Amino acid sequence: MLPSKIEKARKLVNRPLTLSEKILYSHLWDELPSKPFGRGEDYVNFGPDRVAMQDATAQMALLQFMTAGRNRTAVPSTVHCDHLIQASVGASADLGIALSQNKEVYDFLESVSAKYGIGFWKPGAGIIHQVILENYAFPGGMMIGTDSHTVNAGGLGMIAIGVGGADAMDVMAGMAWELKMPKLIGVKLTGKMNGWTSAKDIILKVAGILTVKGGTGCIVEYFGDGADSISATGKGTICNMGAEIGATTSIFGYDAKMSDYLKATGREEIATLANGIWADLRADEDVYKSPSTYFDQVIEIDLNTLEPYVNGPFTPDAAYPISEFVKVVKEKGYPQKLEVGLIGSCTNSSYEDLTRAASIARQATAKNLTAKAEFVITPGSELIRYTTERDGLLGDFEKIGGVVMANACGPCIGQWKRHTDDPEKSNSIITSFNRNFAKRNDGNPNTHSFVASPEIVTAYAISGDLCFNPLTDSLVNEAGEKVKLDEPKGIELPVAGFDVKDAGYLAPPADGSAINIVVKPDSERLQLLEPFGAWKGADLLALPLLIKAKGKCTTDHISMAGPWLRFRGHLDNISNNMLIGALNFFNEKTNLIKNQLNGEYDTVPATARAYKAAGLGSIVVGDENYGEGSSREHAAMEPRHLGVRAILVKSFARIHETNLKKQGMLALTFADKADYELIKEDDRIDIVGLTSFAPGKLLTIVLHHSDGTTEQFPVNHTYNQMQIDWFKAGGALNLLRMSL
Ligand code: MIC
Ligand code: SF4
Repeated sequence: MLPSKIEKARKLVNRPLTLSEKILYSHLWDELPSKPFGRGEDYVNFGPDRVAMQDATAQMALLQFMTAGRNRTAVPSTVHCDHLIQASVGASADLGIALSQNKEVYDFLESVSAKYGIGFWKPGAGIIHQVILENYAFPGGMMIGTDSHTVNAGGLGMIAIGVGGADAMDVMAGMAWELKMPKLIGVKLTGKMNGWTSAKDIILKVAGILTVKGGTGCIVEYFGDGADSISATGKGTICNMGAEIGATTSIFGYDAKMSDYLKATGREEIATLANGIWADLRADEDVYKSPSTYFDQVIEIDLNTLEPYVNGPFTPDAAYPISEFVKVVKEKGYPQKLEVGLIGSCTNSSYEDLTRAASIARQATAKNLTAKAEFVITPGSELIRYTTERDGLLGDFEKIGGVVMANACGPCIGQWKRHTDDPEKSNSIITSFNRNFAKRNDGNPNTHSFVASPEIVTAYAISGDLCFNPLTDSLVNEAGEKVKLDEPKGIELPVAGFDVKDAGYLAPPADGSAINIVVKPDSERLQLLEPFGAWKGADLLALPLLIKAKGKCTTDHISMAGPWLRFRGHLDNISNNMLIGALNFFNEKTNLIKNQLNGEYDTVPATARAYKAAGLGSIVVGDENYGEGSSREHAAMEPRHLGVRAILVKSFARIHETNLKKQGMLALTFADKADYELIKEDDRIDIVGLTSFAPGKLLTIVLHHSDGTTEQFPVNHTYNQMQIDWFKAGGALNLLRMSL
């Protein structure tokens, strides 16, 4: 089936194909078109093979799905309980607390899953992307997931894309999933990594080259002899962090490493099938020979000379080769003492990662060293935890003072009870995770969070010092002797095989129709959704400016995670975190904006509620790459719920822009970015041209300044006709309900 589809696509496009194109064209929802799709131009309908959701986004996705009127999901789907477990003292105590604190939400997710035929991975089973890689990802497939790091599955040659819950709902409801045909970036890897360098360093370097928005609208396809030398899980790490450069997804061609991993994780038949169509699961040879003919941009990295990297703080694209890092720490005055090193997460939890890190920990013990910083380990899945415990790796970490937390996101998403006496203290931590936005890990705006590979993090945790370079420097041990750490040694796949007692999976019953879903009306954690109102058919006039956000405004700024994760199923309650992390352009403060109705300064959510109560819509203005980061659609639903009508920015991150459209919001960009400067604190703003809202046609913004003057300028949008219909209906879900 796949080979014949690829053959037809090759005829249509009339040239050799990249791997990304092969998978995209073989997952078209409709028949092949009469001419090839324009990359970066045409919207395309796809039919993904699966859907995955994690607990913090699944609640909203499933609340929406419940209104779609289906008995079962149209494609295989799974829910993973990983984001709601707080890391505090250690795995078993923390899991016990999470089970009781989140009982209502877990029960809801479990019963909805059972009712609609969705596989349910219980709390403690592991982090969504690790579990997907171990169980469901397959070469040549296509999946979507309600989490930006769904892209992790590219490590097994799959096109896997992060989306908002409304997109997941469409696919589960048996509809097509729409995406603008991505552009393609080729990354050619030559040579072989050695010493301290690992797969993580490739993506840390790529992040430095492309920056947090360089991958927007693109699929990053890796190839070259260097690619084939990287383990499947190492490939997963690279694809995972492709989310940090805004890439739609990243992918590697099928190779022996993927085949080995499939076999080691009990999927020999898939490996055999894939081996049979090997050439179809890679780009055509000519693409590898002259990549610049086929990719929109090509980057080349020589793995022989690649150094370990340390990226941060506050943004994942501040990339420094380790040989320069010490200088940077000193010059920029980052806190030199390292307080905590954290390894694991969905990005770096493989057997190879943990063996490499454990080899450093073992040396430390042998050389009479213990970790000077706190050292925290979050395994990615129960399969990994069980196997690494059996093989003594977790013991190696514990011997130097490491604490093993539950198989869950934990500190990566701010679910971390950090043991500190001063929550505002300036300090440094280093993780093997992927994101390091301000406040993300522990809520402290002054925590300088750096990202590196697990083995580098382990070495830093042992030294407790950011100005230590493990490749060149020595440490002084308990006996006062100078000792040096040797380079890490890893084992790709467990020699004795993977093992697990209870993986934590609950299959849905064959018939779940009798299951009754209860949502208590007074629940503070779950709330059934009320449809949003439709567009009234006229231009939007005199909208007060809610906030003009300055600089980085990620989804962590728009809808913070950590303590707020508990309200992910309750739209009204979670709306109380709306934009509380965004910096107000006019006073450079967070969560303090002017209420135009009374001239007083108040929080963003309170001001938005005041406008809403007065029957006024409002407008949010933002900077570049607005909505960068996560897939959480709460960042779009909260403004919708609190009466914001439009988000006007210099540029958007892909998932967030789509989420806004789905919820019936206007996502607009300045035609001339300099017009951002024209917006004043007291402005009332008109959005003109909506009665003839059409694809490709500019809208107009009119500013009414408080001194009585007005200014106007054009704004762009990327709405196609269907998305305009969503806007008119007040949201995609309203349109779906109408069609039922
Ligand atoms: C993240 O890493 O930011 C998250 C938490 O996994 C999010 C999803 C969410 O906000 O629930 C993501 O990356 O999409
Ligand atoms: Fe969880 Fe962190 Fe991975 Fe997001 S990036 S899925 S929060 S471990």
